[in-house]
Amino acid sequence: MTIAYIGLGSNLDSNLPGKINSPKENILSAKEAISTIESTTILSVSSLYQSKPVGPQNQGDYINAVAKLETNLAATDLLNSLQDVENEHGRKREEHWGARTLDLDILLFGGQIIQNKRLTIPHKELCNRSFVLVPLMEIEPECIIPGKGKVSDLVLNVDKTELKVV
Ligand code: A4P
Ligand code: MG
Repeated sequence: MTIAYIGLGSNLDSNLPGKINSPKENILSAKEAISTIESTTILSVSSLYQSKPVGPQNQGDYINAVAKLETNLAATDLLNSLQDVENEHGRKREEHWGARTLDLDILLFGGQIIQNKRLTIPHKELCNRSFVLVPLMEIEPECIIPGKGKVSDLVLNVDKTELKVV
């Protein structure tokens, strides 16, 4: 069993069959979908946080959360399942750091450092982003980021002024 932390993000409505989901609804629906991934259990989920976009500014505010999972899957198999959930939520891959209906990133996978063609873990931007560090700190205040240090120290270095719980 491996403990993994997933970052969830959305800033676009998704037009699912028969229903338009807001970014907040996309995050809640993603949580349900993740709970059905084989050999994987959700242990906890943070509050939902709203923030201004990092990257291109011609897009709406984001809703973000972090989930703690227990999984028997290998990291790439978990990534495949998370990308299936993104696709089910109408995810289109257009602009890097552009607007998206659903983004599911593997932030941490056990204590592992992984660097291959498909995965960089810990996630490359984790330590720069208040919308990741604050929800991670909320659910795992003692969390250690391999190679980087304690979440409780790292969170002190990021700007939290634009971040609010919704
Ligand atoms: N990939 C590598 N490492 C990972 C990982 N740890 N977890 C690869 C998941 N995927 C990982 O991702 C492209 C490829 O990254 C995947 O195929 C996978 O093999 P993508 O989601 O298709 O595209 P992207 O947008 O180019 O990259 P990414 O990494 O999702 O972007 P970011 O860094 O997550 O930034 N502002 C706010 N306020 N809140 C946000 O959530 N998100 C972004 C997206 C920009 N600004 C934001 C937010
Ligand atoms: Mg992503």
